[in-house]
Amino acid sequence: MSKLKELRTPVFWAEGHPGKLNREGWVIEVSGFCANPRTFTWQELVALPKSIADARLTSVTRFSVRGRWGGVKVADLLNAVQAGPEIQYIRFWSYRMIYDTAIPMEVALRDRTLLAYEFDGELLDEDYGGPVRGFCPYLWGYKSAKSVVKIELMDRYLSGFWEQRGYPDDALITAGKVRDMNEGGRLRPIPNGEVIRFLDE
Ligand SMILES: Nc1nc2c(c(=O)[nH]1)N[C@H]1C(S)=C(S)[C@@H](COP(=O)(O)O)O[C@H]1N2
Ligand SMILES: [Mo]
Repeated sequence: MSKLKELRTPVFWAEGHPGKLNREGWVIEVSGFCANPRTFTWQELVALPKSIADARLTSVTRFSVRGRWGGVKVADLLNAVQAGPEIQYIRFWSYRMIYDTAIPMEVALRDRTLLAYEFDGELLDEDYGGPVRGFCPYLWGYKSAKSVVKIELMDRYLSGFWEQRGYPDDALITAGKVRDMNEGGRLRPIPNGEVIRFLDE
C-alpha cells in the first residue's frame, strides 16, 4: 500500500478515475509561449534533475498531507523549453483533457512547485495523480492537477475545472482548520497570513 493511502489521503477524481495508466509510455506536451515547444516522455522527465519538496498538499475541502514530494521543478521545465517573456499563467491538463487548472507564473517559478512523480520515495500511483502530477503547495489542492498530459504556457488567465464551478481563481490558502492526514486526521489550524510557515509545520 502506498504511503498516501496508508495516511488515508482522500482520492479526488472529479472527472472520474482514469483506471490503469501506462507510466513507461507516458508523454507530456509542453506548448505555448516558448522557443522550444516539445514533449517529455517519462524517461526524459526522470532523466532531468530531481528536486524534493518537503511540503503539504492542502485541499479547500479541509485536509492536508505532508511529505517529500519528488519530481522536476516547473522552473527547470520552463528553462528546458525556453519559456517566453509573455507567459503570465501555466495551465495544467489532466489525462482525458477534462480537468485543467492554471497557476500564475510567479507561483510556478517557486522552489516547491513541481511536476511530481514521487511521494516519500514511492512512485505515485493512479489514485494520487501518477505517473506525473502538478504539485503546488502554495495554493489550494485544486491547482495541483493529477496525471498531467499537457502544460500550456499562456499570456493570460483562463479558469479551470473547479474555478468554473465556483472555487476562487487565486486559490489562496486561507486561515482555518484542516484535517492533518499525517496525524490521523487531527484538526490543525492554518493561521492567518502564515501559510508559508504552515507549509513547513
Ligand atoms: N485530474 C484531476 N486533478 C485533480 C483533481 C481532480 O478531481 N482531477 N482534484 C484536485 C483537488 S480538489 C485536490 S485537493 C487534489 C487532491 O489530490 P489527491 O486526490 O491526490 O489527494 O487534486 C487536485 N487535482
Ligand atoms: Mo481539493
